[in-house]
Amino acid sequence: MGMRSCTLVSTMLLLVATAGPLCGQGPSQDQRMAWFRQAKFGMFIHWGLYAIPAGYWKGQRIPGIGEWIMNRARIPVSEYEQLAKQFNPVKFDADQWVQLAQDAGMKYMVITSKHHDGFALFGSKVSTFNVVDATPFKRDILKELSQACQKRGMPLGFYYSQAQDWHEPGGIGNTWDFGPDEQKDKSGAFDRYLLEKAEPQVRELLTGYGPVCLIWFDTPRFMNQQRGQRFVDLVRSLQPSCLIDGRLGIKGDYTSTGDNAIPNQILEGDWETPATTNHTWGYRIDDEDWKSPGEIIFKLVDIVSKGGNYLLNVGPTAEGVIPEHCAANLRFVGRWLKVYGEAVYGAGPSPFGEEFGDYSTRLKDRQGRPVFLAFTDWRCTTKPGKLYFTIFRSPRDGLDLPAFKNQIKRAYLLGDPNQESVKIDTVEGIRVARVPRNGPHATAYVLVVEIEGQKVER
Ligand code: FHN
Repeated sequence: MGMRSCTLVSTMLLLVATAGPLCGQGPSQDQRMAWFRQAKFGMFIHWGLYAIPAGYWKGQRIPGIGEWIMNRARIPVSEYEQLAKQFNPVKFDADQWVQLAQDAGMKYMVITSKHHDGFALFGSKVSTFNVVDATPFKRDILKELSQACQKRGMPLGFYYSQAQDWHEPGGIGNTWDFGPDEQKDKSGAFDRYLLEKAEPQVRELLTGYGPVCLIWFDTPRFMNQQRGQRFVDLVRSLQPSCLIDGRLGIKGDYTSTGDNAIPNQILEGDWETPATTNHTWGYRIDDEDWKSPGEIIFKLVDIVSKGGNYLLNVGPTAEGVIPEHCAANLRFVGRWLKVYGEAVYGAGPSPFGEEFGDYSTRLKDRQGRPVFLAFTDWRCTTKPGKLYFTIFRSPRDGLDLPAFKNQIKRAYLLGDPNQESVKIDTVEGIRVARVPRNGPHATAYVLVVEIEGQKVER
């Protein structure tokens, strides 16, 4: 690990761990968010019993995302539960997973502690439908992962499906065993489930697994203000620095976009895009359609240049292995970030915006709305006094810089050991950076432009 990333990791851990109560007060929103704004890139892990059927039930292919198989195939609880007896991921190695995240340049990890199927990946006292009590494996996966994360300085967060729980009569979503959801809401069964399973399990997660950097709630069906507030109070009282994502049902600490949804323009405030590396979250044996490293790098820089974080998923197999092709792609991204990470970690959004693209005047989508035509030549991220132009397509005759008033102090390519100046000419009033036609990296490289003043004036 290079000096810079080493310092970044320790700073982030310090931020996660120490943003505790000040003079009896909880941390401010800015204190709570500080590590997240540095991190920018995280690993999401969807893992559970659904990795065993891996998209197939009784010899039939069940289309859709892998972790939804119980719902899509209407599998009764009594049958689905039997999968626990087969769950024995002997190849699971928490250190290896954390190592992969670090090799990929990811700065936090979020794992499914309990997904919609209701199965807990930790030794819960609240429900025996968990990895320690119901499987031959018997090891507390979250404990091992949290220890590996603490040892390696990696912030760890937990996904928790608060409303949907297909295993419980009062949980939302299982209409094939337990009838309509509206009934569970009205009868008090849903509230009982929240009080007797969901809230106590979130308490367990926040008391037994060291510092938790965030809780990632999801699909907030039937989550009204009161129900949501109980979770907020729980999180704030147990770990005041722990972030709450944007899918609790009431306001959290940041916005979660839709799955794989990257906004077209800058989005104000703190936000995160959860995204897949193929077309599923939980492992499917038939999905090998991996996003290429180049695509991942583009999406990461695109997101950062619009002000967000990228939470990129892996779906381990039932044996506990992150598919090698996917892992290799992530390592490629990590090698790129080793050279160009300065343009990503802790970087702010673009001061421009015209580079993102524009609405077509001719093409319409199915709803009749103009189609957004994205430009993908370059993206700009910022730090005080510096602009980072990540160039995905080398221009033939220099990069035309967007118009801004600040004087340019100097320009150079990131990773160039001599920081040799890149010449800036003015051609018909446009400043042109004479970047090489064949840049130093085939996927993308970064031009740093140092400017007078801290911020761009347009
Ligand atoms: O239903 C879930 C899905 O399984 C997956 O966990 C994603 C991740 O963002 N969230 C829900 C759908 O948006």
